[in-house]
Amino acid sequence: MQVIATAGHVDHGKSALVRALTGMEPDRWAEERRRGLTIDLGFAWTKLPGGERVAFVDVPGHERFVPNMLAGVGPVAAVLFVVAADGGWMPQSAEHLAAIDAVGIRHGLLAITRSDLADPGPATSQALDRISRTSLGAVPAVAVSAVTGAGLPDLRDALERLVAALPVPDPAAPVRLWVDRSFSIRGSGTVVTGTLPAGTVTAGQELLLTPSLRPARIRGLESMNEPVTSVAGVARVAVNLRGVPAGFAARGMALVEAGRWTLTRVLDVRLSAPDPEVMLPPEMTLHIGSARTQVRIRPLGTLLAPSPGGPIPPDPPWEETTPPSPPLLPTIARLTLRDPLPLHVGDRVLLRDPGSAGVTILGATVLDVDPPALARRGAAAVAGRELAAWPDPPSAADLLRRHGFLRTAALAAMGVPCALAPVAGDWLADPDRWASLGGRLAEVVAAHARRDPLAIGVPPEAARAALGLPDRALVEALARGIPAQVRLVDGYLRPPGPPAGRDSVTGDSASSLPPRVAAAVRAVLADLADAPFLAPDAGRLRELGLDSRAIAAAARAGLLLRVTEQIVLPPDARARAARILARLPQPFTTAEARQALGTTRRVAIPLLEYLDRAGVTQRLPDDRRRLRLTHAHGS
Ligand SMILES: Nc1nc2c(ncn2[C@@H]2O[C@H](COP(=O)(O)OP(=O)(O)O)[C@@H](O)[C@H]2O)c(=O)[nH]1
Ligand SMILES: [Mg+2]
Repeated sequence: MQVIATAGHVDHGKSALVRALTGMEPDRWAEERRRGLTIDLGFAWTKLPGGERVAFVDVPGHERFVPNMLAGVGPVAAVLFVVAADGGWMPQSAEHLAAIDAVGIRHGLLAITRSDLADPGPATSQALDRISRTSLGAVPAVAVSAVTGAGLPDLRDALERLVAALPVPDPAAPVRLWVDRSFSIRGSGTVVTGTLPAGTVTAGQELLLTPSLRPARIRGLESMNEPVTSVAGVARVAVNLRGVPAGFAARGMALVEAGRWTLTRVLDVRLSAPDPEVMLPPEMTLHIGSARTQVRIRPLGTLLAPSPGGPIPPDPPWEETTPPSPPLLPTIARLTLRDPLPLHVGDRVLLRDPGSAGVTILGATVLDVDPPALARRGAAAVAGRELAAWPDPPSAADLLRRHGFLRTAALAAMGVPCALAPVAGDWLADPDRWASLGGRLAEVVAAHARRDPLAIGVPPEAARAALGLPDRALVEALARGIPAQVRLVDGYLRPPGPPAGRDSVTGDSASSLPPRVAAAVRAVLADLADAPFLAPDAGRLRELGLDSRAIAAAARAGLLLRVTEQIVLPPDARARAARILARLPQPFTTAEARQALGTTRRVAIPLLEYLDRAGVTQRLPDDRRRLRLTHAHGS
């Protein structure tokens, strides 16, 4: 099926025409029927001669009810534009057309009604001329009379051709059903209705009701008064909801699929072809679907209007005589919404302001639904220039260039398809940004090591903050990509150090330590040359300036074996001890080991405990030890 909204000035015969086409009464309220005036949206449907079903959303034409009109037109793809032969083009003809143009509706049909009362010719040409200058373009026109029935068969044929030409939406598209009516049925609970533009709703499905994001399960479904288990857009649907108390749901809310929309209060938009005579008010009403909310408008970039004291546009070198007249309105703006709305990048929104100088209506395309804050001076101008160069609709590459990093789920919730693979976890990265970050990480790690050679390394969290990245996982992925410059050792990022197990203070292993520490380590090793297990005592270490940080750094560099905080031995002490202890009768006592190693109890006891932990020796219940087999015969 398809859904078509009416449009046109009050009393031009919209409701009468819908009644004539469908046999249904679009004016639902007693007050509407009593006054002969459509106040709120009406709904009616019929089968066209070819069997295709079409539903009409009949809108009010009176200027007081334009917000209701916009709620009906918001979610539809096609309009039946009505102008009375005896009325001609009128203010709400113009306002409705401006709204249709702003929303960007591209399919339509012109019905010249009440053609039994006047020659339809003048009204037809007048209306076609105006309509042709909008998103509707050239539309077919049919003169009809709801009273005599003249022209109705032609109109049905024209509707059939219109419906056949409408795009068939994707049944797998994300569901966003704007609520245009909500009521309670005794025994069934809350029912909401709306125009489903795309996607599929199914009984039993759980959706979220915006803006509260209250979960609502579909208990039952109807389309055009018939129960269905599943319905794909385009369709009029009535949804019976479980989990929504009576009186909770209202027009302007939407039923959305979880994770497929971004509920946002701030968005960046491109205003479409603003009228150069119109100044942009600081606040307007934003309409999308059946929703409306107040928005504050912040132009991004400078206003180019030649105002006294304002910025003077530079002389364009290519234009000697008449400089091009600068646009009065910025085309890029940041909107701050009073109420959050579920949006996609690429959505069309309408901005309306019934101000003193008449009604201003603008269309806008959503460029970003989660825009970065404009903190720094000049950030607004930079953002304005960047976004002005974006295509409609923007691509994943555009959004990634702006954001640097986005989670796959966030981009999906923006409605932007993406073929890129994540760089780490579920993080997508701008390829250029990612490529440059490896070098910056290497620099951060190298600079840290230069500043503080004794430090254990850069914690990934510190590197994350230094590079302004949103997640530590990105730092680790970067480090893995540059193994020649950064190593992740024991949870710290370090420049590549000496190979493990070095046993001499020579070459570049010492050069990674400050000269003072390297000299002290050389002195310790000299002390240990003849008695490798007679570790220097605390006094000697203090005299050499080897505090626990320096010892830790030397141990990391592979220059010392650190048995405890205060006991250091040559780096090969473990293997040498194993060789010596292997020559003892097994098992051996602590005293025998101390003697064989040529050391004191101060060193022997922690060293043996260290060897136990390292799996070199095994401590027996009687406190004696023996070498573990693999070590007894190995090195
Ligand atoms: N003579 C004549 N009257 C019509 C025709 N269509 C509508 N009307 C009358 O025009 C008035 C306004 O019609 P209505 O459908 O309520 O206009 P709407 O405000 O555009 O919905 C009503 O009194 C209708 O009976 C028509 O084709 N011929
Ligand atoms: Mg009406």
